[in-house]
Amino acid sequence: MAKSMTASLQVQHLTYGEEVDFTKIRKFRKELQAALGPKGIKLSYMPMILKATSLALLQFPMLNAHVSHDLTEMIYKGDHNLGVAMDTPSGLIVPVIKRVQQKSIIDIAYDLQDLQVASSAGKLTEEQLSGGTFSLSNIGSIGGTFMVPVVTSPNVAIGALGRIQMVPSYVDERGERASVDMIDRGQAKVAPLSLMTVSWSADHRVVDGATVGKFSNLWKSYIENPSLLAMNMR
Ligand code: CAO
Repeated sequence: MAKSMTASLQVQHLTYGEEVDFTKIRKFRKELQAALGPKGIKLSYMPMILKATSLALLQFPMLNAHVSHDLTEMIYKGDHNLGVAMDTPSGLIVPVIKRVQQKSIIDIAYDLQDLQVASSAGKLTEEQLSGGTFSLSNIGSIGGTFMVPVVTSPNVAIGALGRIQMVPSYVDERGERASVDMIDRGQAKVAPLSLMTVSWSADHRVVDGATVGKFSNLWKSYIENPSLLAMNMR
C-alpha cells in the first residue's frame, strides 16, 4: 500500500461529489433478495452499484483506461475489471471482479462473495488482486458519509460510496426529489428520503471534471431508476 499510494499521490487529482436518491434501489434490492435468498446468495448493494458503474463506463471508456508513466499514451481497456476496496484484518486490499461488462447482477454477487470469503481467509491469489481498470470503495458500510478516494495508478478514476442515510427532503407527489420551482410554488411536501453521497476522483492530467460529471449523471440515473439498469443489461 505504501508504494502504490506514493505513486498514486503523484497524480493531480480532481474529486467530484454528488447525492443519489437510494429509495428505488433499496426496494429493488429487497425484491432481488427475496428471490435470491433461497439460493444462498447474499445480495448487498455492491453488485448493483458495480453493474451500474460498468454500464456507465461503456459510455465513458476513457475512465476505464490506463495511462502510461510518461503520459504519452492512454490505453482504453475493453474489459471492466472493477476493484472493490475491502477492509480486512491485514489492512486494505483491492481484489478485482473481472469482466463486469459481461456479467449479471447475480454473477457479480457470486464473485463478490467468493472474494470476500477468500480475503477473510487470507487466500486471495495474485490473479484476483491484479488487473483492475477502475475501482470502488464502499466506506459507507463502515460509517463515513463522504470520502476523497485516491486514484490507483495506472488507473485514471475511482469512486467512493458514503453511508446511506434517511434525511428529510422536499418531494413531489411521486415521492421523488422536488424541483426548486415546485418548492417555490408550495407544491412539494417534506418526506424521508434515502440518500447516499458518491465521490469520484480522477487523474486531472488526462481527465476533465465535465467528463466525470457526465459519467456521474449517467451512473446516478441507473441507481435512481433500477428499471433503466435492468433494461440495459446484456
Ligand atoms: N450505507 C449504509 N449501509 C451500507 C452501505 C452504505 N454505503 N454499504 C453496505 N451497507 C450495509 C449493508 O446493506 C449490510 O447491511 P444489511 O445486510 O443489514 O442490509 C451491511 O452494511 C454490511 O454490508 P457488507 O459490508 O457485508 O457488504 P457490501 O457488499 O456492501 O460491502 C465491502 C462489502 C467489502 C465493500 C465492505 O465490507 C468493505 O470492506 N468496505 C470498506 C472499504 C474500505 O475499506 N474502503 C477504504 C478504502 S481507502 O483506504
